[in-house]
Amino acid sequence: MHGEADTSPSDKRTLWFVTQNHHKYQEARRILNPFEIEIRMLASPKTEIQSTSLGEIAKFAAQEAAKKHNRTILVEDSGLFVKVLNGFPGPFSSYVHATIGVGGLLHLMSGETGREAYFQASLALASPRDSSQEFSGKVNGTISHKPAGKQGFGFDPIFIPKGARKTFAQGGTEFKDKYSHRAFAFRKLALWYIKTKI
Ligand code: ITT
Repeated sequence: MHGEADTSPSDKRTLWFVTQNHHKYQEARRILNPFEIEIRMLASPKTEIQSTSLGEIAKFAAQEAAKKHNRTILVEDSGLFVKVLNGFPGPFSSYVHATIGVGGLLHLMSGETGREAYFQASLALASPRDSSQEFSGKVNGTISHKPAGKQGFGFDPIFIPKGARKTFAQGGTEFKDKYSHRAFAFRKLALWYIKTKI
């Protein structure tokens, strides 16, 4: 196995989060910490199938990695869905951020008064024995007219969650964890996990 952030001996109750995104991993850790669920990062390559469903993308990758590593594996697929762009970039958010970035997305929306958008996160938890569970989280909000704030990652500088007056990047970790799609999804996972004790 390669790429894990922490290489201490495996614990059957440890969740291995397959991701190359340290921000996602840190957010997940913060959310799971009060539930005393241990999570470790496994920065191993994974297959991202072509699909418009975040859940399907996450599930395929989690099942494949669970078999490959013979462990219980967690994969999260997330994206930003902009209403006036018919849901773009959605499942392509990572690629769009890496190519045209925040500036490019704002450019596509220039002159648009409708700024509604949402973030969604789909989590898939898979065991090597083929069973899997899915959890999702969503946060509605608006896209700002210009980037603001330096914290977080991805599209955080332009997303203002509903009910708030600042972007995720302005708000910091407590603010992000109060509103974010990822926080909702990971809390659902935690409640299920501590009840089920797989
Ligand atoms: P892994 O696949 O390795 O987990 P990734 O960043 O490529 O990392 P995704 O394929 O799920 O993950 O892409 C999601 C993209 O959506 C991410 O790269 C950001 O650009 C954006 N995104 C998702 N959640 C976000 C958040 O909480 N804040 C800002 N941008 C976010």
